[in-house]
Amino acid sequence: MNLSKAIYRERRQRLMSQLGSDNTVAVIRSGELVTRNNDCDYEFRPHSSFFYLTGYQEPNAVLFILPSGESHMAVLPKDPEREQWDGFRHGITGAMQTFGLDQAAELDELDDLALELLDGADHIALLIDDEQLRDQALNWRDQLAARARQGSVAPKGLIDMSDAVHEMRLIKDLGEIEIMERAAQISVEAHTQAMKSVRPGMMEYQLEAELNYVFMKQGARVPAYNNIVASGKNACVLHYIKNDEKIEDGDLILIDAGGELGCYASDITRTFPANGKFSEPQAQLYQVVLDAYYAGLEQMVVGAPYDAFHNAAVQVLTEGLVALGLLNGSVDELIESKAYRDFYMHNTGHWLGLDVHDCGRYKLNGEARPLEAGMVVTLEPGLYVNPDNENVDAKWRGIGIRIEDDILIQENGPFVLTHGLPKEIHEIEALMAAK
Ligand SMILES: [Mn+2]
Repeated sequence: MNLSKAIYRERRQRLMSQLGSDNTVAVIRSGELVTRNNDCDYEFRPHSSFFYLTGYQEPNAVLFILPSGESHMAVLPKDPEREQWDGFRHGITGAMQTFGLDQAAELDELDDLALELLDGADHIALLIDDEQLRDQALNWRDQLAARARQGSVAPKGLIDMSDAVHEMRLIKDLGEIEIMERAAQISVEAHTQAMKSVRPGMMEYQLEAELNYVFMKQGARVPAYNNIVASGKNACVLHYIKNDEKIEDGDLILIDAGGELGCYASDITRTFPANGKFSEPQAQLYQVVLDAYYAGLEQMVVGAPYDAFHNAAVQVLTEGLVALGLLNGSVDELIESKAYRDFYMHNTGHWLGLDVHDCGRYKLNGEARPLEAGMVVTLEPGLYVNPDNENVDAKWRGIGIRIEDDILIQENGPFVLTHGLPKEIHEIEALMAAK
């Protein structure tokens, strides 16, 4: 599921040209294994920006990119004994051949490699949030400064390359889009399977198992984030991941889950009735959220400001809350006073890519930035009526609804990467009746 090594090489060159200095060296690392408990580690997953620049997926690697784009990397060496226990390593030759690096060295030689490559550089560019690398880079700088009389020239300091990398990652190329649509379609299949297999009386985690089964079977070995399988009032807890309660007849179930494929995330939410049929209040609120979804989608066009789809969704949600009697007053004033936030307390989307909440600025010069072709954004309006909300009729209490798709911004209009998954009430009921 990797892209060609020429693409990674081009990204490294582009990054260096964007840093706009002819003598800066960039450093970035893949990250380390994290312990789960005792001697058990979580499965390794490389840092997204490192992966974006290399395609390399082994831990402990440190990549140096010279101003020309020439790339050197310190990697775990081949080690037959370790590989017998922990599995294959590319080693030095493999790293160079498979990932198009110009030079590779054993991790043991990291300090020597760093001192050689950073000697004479103006600045060291890194992701400023990487505290460990920041300390290491300052240490290399100090070591070079201490060798001034031997002719070494220490870099002046560190610069943050986060913005440059993040802006590159924000616009997806064709290879990335292909992987993202595949990830999206695996998640569509997983949600379809969940809708078909739910029965009142099941536990939430039993429904979650249906999702994980499809993710893994289709090659998305892990979910892109913790699955949310929330029945009944649990849907009002935005990041509910306990998933350990019994699904009751009459509940709505909100599932927010997406598989990760080739390190790319997908992110889908659907809300459907446990017994296959929406009750009248459930259907009424659901239709408001669905109308808000369509109003938002219309704004997901090249050139529209980033906040337009959120504002359009808020408008429709607030109108719906007034029409159904959950809010009283003028729609404009309820939006102005943010009264709708009792029922809709999150934003209507976020960037999506290697990270589920992907990188990239939402504002430029203090203003919502215009949408551009190649951006991928989620569209996820919702309504949540707190079970303890005494201000609304009891029939609404504890209903939580969200509808979320992954949208590719294109010149000719938005493309729903997660297409093919029902969201109309009659479509959902038909799919569930056919089970
Ligand atoms: Mn989302």
